[in-house]
Amino acid sequence: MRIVRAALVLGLAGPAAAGTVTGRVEVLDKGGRRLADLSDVVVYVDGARVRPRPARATVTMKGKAFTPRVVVVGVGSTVDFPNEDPIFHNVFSVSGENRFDLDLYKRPKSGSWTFPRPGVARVYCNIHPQMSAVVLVRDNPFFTKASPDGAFTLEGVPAGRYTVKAWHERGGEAAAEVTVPAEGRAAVEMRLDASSYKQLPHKNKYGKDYSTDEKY
Ligand SMILES: [Cu+2]
Repeated sequence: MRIVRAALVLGLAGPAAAGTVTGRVEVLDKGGRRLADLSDVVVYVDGARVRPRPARATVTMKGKAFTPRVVVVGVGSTVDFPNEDPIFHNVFSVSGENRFDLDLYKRPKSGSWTFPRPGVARVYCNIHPQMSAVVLVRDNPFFTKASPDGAFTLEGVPAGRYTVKAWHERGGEAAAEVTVPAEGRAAVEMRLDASSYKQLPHKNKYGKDYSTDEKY
């Protein structure tokens, strides 16, 4: 009992031995340059057997754009999509088990979706093909977005061996093996390559090309 209390005073983890995964990511961009703002890189621990607690996130539609463009949530979490434009948008995704369709609404209405499965949900508007966002849905709570300089910290990871992954919309995925200690830190560095990324047009919610005479 006394030992447990001492551990809590020192700010260490509770009953389960857990450590911190920390590190840095970088993204190689076109022309051999490094991407300057890395805040849309998602970093997560793969294979940790801990359920995430469902949470709520917001992706706002304004000026025919989704903000933020990338969010990461635990499975069972709900994302709100308020429309702050005076025009209609139609948020949808056709990404596997996370597919959804919120239909048409405009300011001041909002729609929401609860994501039931882990995975990458690519989110679009059925009217404006230039609008796109990504909701990453994870099956454990050890995920974060990198800070603009690429640094990240994942705390409270149960001790063990894992694969840590970094994901970026244009840079794909990178992975690193890490052994998380019972206390203290494990450091990883990951590099993503977005230098050969090519943006391809996507289909609308019916699987058809967008009409070229957009009037909205
Ligand atoms: Cu739209």
